[in-house]
Parts: sequence; structure tokens; C-alpha cells
Amino acid sequence: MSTLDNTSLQLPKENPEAEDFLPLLGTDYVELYVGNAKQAAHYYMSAWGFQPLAYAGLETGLKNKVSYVLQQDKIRLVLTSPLKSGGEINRHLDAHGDGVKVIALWVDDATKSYRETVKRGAKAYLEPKILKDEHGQVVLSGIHTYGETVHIFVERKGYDGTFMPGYRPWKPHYSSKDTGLRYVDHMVGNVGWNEMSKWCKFYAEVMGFAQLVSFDDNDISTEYTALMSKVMSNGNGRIKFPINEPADGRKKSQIEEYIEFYNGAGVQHMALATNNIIQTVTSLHNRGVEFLTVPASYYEDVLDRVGEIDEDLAPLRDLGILVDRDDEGYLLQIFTKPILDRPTMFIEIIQRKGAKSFGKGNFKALFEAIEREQKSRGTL
Ligand code: TYF
Ligand code: FE
Repeated sequence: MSTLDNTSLQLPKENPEAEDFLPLLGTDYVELYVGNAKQAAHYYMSAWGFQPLAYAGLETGLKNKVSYVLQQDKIRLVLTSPLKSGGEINRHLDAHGDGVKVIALWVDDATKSYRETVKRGAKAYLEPKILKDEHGQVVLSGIHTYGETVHIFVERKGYDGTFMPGYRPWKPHYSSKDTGLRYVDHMVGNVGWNEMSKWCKFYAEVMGFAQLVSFDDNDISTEYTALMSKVMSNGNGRIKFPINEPADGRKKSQIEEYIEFYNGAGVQHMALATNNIIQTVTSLHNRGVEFLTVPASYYEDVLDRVGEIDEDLAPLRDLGILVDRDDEGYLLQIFTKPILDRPTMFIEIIQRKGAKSFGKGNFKALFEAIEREQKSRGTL
């Protein structure tokens, strides 16, 4: 059974009495802890078309860490590495490998966001902290979420410097053409056995999110993969966090494989939106990004399933782009292979043409493609 239950999402306009205690304006940035930020920055520029934005490190007065900030339209990535042995970032890297540490959320009031969420049970990560320079001020605060992942609330009213105080503009002589990526559509968390409810409850109670959709193992178990998933969304729908947990299957679930290699719960994939998925994926493919592929038979009956679409089928088939439809429209999506050494995080490219769902009609083909990868790694 699956439900596409948009009625449970109370948009503030439809429900004026229910004041949103945590209004979120969007994803401010995603920070990854990586083994070598300088080289990771080059990868996200050359392969993904991100543009260099800002830098903080020894030259700006930092002693222990370095961060490169990249941007593509509304998507900002921060890549951070330790400069010395020991310390929190090295411990994080040892435990998890490269991965997402921070999903930062853009707010009007970081102090209130902290107060309201901590009051409702969030574990504090960063007390409200004011950063100032000649361009104005940014206020940060933060709370813990699943695993060792955290949310940082970013208040940047009127700040007109590069990224935030502490960073300087970064203008290397190299940059590459963008690939048409526009914004973060959703960020997915994998959590441990029987932990999905707990984390959905966290997003509901602590952050005021509502459940959009749920999938259980009947929807999404293939021969091996078994998982359950619920999608939590904030009131204005700009922030969507699906949460997956492993379910019993015949062999090791892809979620279990992730949890083993990441050593706990963490971000499984980020979905980046484009207005032209054929162009974006062609460009990413030509720059060496590796995508999962589905059997040619997928395209034999896809149009029977989803009806008429604007795109020609041939380029979708050649690139391996998947299509699904819901009551409101359709969507096109494709998934990379894991982009890190450990088989942990991957990236989804998505183009929405009205659809607000997540591609349930593609789960079987997608999960079978993931299982072929698991087999090639000897983990299945
Ligand atoms: O975010 C989603 O729900 C889709 C489908 O392990 C999905 O992208 C769900 C679970 C998963 C991989 C993809
Ligand atoms: Fe997704």
C-alpha cells in the first residue's frame, strides 16, 4: 500500500491558525566532509559544472581546516577537510568516509529556529552565533538529526558578502560550464532498522514537517532490496526529506549496505533539479559521471505506463533516464552510481513536469539496477 496524501500537508495559507514555528526559505548549502577538499572541489567543478565561489583556510586565518564553496544556480556545496591530525573532522572521516555533514537551511531567524526546535526536543549542535564582517552579518545555529548529520540554520538578512563572514571570494583560473543544475529537490536519509518512525516523528514534532508519502516493502521489495520509506516535507514544500530504513529481504538490502559502509545513518542521496534533463545528463555523462542503467525493455512499455510526454524517447533511452507519472504530472529522473570510494552516497538528477512524487513506478527497475551494482561489489 502506498499513499500520496497531500491532504496531510497543511500549507500555512490553507490553515492560517497553525503558525509555522519553523519557516524555511530553502536549502542554504550542503557541506561534505571529505579527505581532500581541494581535489573534491575540482571534481564538482569539472564533472558537475559547479562554479567556484568562496574559500576559507590557512590564508584566511583558519588553522585546522579548509573549506571550498561551490555554487550552481541555487545549489551551494561546501567541501571541508582537516589540515591537521586528530580532531572532529578526522574522526568523522575515519568513521564515515566522505559524506554529508551539514544540510543547512535558510531561515529568517536562526535564533528562533534554534529555540523552537530545541524546545521541542532537538539535540543542540551549535548555539546561535553571530558572524560579522564589513558586508553585514550572518547568524548560524544548529541541531543534530539522524546519525552524525546536522542541520544548520542560516540567517543572512542583508548580508552582501561572498557566502558568509570568514570566507573570501575564490577565483581560480579554471572554471567549467554549468550543467544546468538548479536547486536541491530533496535530500534522502538512510537510518537503521526500525528507526524510520523515530526520525519521521523528529521531523514532525521538532521541525513541524508533515508526511507526504509512504512506501512499504510491498511497494518496493525486489528480489533482494527491501526498504521502507516515508517522505517528510515542510509547510511550503521547499524542503523534502525522504527517510529510508532497511526491511527484511532475501539478501542484504541496499540500505543495510549503506549503513555498514557509512557506519551508521546518513545522507544516501541528494536529488538535484534541472529544467532540461536530457541536456544536463548528456553533459554530465560526457564529463565522466557514471549513471545506473536499466534494461532496454524498460523503454518498450514506458509510454504505456506514463502516457504522452514532451520528450523524444530515443535520448531518454540512450541516456538511461527514467519516467514516472502521478495525478499532477510526470517526472524524469536518473541516478548516479555511488560517487565516493565507499558505496554510500549517490546523486539523483530530476526534472519535474508537474509531478510532486518521487518515482515509485521506477522503484523496481531502479532497485534492480542498484542490486546489479551490489553484486559487482560482492556485497550481495
Ligand atoms: O528519493 C526517492 O524516494 C527516490 C527513490 O534507496 C529512491 O529517489 C528511494 C530509495 C532509494 C533510492 C531511490
Ligand atoms: Fe530521490
